[in-house]
Amino acid sequence: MTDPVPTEGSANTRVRSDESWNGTDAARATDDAAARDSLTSDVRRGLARAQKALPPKYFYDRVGSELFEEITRLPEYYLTRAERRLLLRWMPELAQRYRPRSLLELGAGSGEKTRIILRAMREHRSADSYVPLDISAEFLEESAVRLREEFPDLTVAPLVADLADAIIPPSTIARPVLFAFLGSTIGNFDSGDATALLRRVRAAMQPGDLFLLGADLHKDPARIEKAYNDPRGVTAEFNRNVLRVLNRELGADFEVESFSHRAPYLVDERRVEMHLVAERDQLVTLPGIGRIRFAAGESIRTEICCKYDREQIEALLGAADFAIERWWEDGADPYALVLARPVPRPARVPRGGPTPWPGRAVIHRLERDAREHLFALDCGTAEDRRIGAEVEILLVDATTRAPAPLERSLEVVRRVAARRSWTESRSLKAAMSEFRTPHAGRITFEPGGQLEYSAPPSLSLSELARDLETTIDDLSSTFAEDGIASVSLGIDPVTPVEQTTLQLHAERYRRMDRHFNSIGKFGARMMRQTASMQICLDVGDDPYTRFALLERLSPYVIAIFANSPIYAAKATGHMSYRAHAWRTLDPSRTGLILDGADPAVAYTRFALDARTILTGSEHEAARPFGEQLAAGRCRVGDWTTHLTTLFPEVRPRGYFELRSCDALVSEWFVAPLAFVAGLVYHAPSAGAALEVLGAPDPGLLADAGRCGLADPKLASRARDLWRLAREGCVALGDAFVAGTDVERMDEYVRRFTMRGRSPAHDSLDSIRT
Ligand code: AVJ
Repeated sequence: MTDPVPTEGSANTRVRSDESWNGTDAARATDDAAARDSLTSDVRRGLARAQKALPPKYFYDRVGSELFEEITRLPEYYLTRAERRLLLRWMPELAQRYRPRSLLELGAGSGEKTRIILRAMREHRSADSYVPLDISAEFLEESAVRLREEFPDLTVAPLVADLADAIIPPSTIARPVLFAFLGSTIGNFDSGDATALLRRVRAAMQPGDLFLLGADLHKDPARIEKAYNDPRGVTAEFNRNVLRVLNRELGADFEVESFSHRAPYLVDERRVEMHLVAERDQLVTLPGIGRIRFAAGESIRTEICCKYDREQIEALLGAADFAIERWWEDGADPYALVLARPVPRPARVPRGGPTPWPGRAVIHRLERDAREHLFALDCGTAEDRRIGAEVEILLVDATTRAPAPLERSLEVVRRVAARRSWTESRSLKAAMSEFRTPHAGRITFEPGGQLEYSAPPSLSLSELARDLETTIDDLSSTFAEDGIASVSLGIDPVTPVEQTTLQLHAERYRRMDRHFNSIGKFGARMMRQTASMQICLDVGDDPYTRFALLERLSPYVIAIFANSPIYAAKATGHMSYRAHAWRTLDPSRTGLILDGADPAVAYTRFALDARTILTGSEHEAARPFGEQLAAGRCRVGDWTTHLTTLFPEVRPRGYFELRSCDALVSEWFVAPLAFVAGLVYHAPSAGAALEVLGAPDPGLLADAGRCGLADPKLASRARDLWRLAREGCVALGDAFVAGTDVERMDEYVRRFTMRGRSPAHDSLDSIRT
């Protein structure tokens, strides 16, 4: 049996250092029946026209693709060489100046130009992922395999799609993205279709992304005509090949050799038209379509190849909301390589009428994206057991207990950075400094001045725990020297939100703050005053079951590790007031998905229903993303950004991020890691845990946050789960969890869970005495 997913290749791309959680994708086999249906209807429609016509995309089966490769090597066919010269000459400059991290190529060619582009990107440390988009899954997979060999660090994520569909880039793609449409394939579309296509490209883009277009220019008609009428007849064979495709795919009976090739350049229309001319009368049977008569001399138009001048290209791009950034031209054979950037389109006025919603086809593509990229279905194996974590701490003045000003904290982090050779850079998202540790950990600041350490994923839980502990302890003691206390609780227990400010002013946080404030006070509390510990896990070979397990565990993680009962110096009545803040800030984007049959479908629905924060007008009330998309007030390209504004308890993003745990002091970091990994990564424990947990209970999340382990059923299940987690940890072996860490976990259980307590009780005790 052949595996459509080349596992070695994916394995290669998976274990990359930073941000390596976004690793793995592969083409899915196309739906053959659906492909045949659209071929049949395209052919039926094309042959019913007065000028019979066929869409050129059907040239490119294996033989057709090979014939086209041969065309590109013909001395007469100047297009490919002209474009190649331009790419070699200008790509280095483009890569250096704009530093795209991903390449999305419309219609994946032989790979030669792709290599030129990727090599230039890699020169500037920027080739993260490559997304070839093509209708042929087979072709895509082959070129993906070859590219993965030359670029082992590159994530190759082929997208099987028709250029006529909405373009939905993988939601985990690294930005900025360079979209490329090369080879003058744009010339196959008349100006209406070309504009529509460019608009689909534009809709997939975000600010900062770029579009690279290759287009053949008008020139000496004789030169053009030669390129499409080579003396060896390769182009003629290529042309006739489309009939062979119909004979094979539809069972048609075209007499291929009795059609001859014609390709005149129509100077007034500035296009080559390729035709197949019937040499004599004939009757062709096309099963599923009928019988079609061809009179002698009658032709089928198989392709148009438009030639442009600069004004035309400017007009086409302008109509699709692009502005030309650079124009590079090859003088020897007039040909243009155009770099364009997306420009905003004036906001549309919302119209009345029924609430719009995206069509079935778009939703279907978003669901497919969720399956392939968020849940990474079919990409993982049972052996994938990386664990990562992000821990936050609250920074307050040691005497006044007021939030520490960011400038002060930043100075302290710089001192630690100098000592530990961390490098400082500017975070685009936060418009603030961030730091990288030599082993790809990241230190960033949150909007209220909280500090976050994101540790790189590790194959050893103990190694991860040591990394988290030493980093946080080192930071905390250095903060202490400067009179800043690091508070490891889920929420600031002293300062009311009214006395805090937003300390990061990036557009992202400003807009979030405004959005949440329109709902209530909890958004501001969450952004400025909470701290949590997030645990990241591989999706494994059965992502849906793992997702269901993590979602059902989420209330238990909240209750067992609850550590935020006090706010504004008063008991809140919640064991985890942080969990309460998250649940309340905007229910359209938080909570549990509670699976359903297909979590990818459920998650897509959840994301479509969530109101937009970062896209659309800042001054109107936020509406669900689905509505905004259907109304043309945002674009599919905004989807990726939108996904980053969703905060469910378990967030799928090519790996799973469990967001339910309150911040804890460093000595207990190991406990939630071992609880979750022991249950999730040891199959027998995972199975038994699902049984203990039973059917999902939508009310449990709120109960767990409010009462912690006070509910006897929750407490007894928590103890059962700890037992299974412990078995899991032991079974996973010493290399995964060291014996001393199992002991630390036991200590946590004895001290807290066994007594029906969590760290929240210690806080409550301390204000009562
Ligand atoms: C691949 C569409 C750019 O229009 O020049 C080559 C196809 N047709 N010879 C082109 C083609 C005939 C080619 N494109």
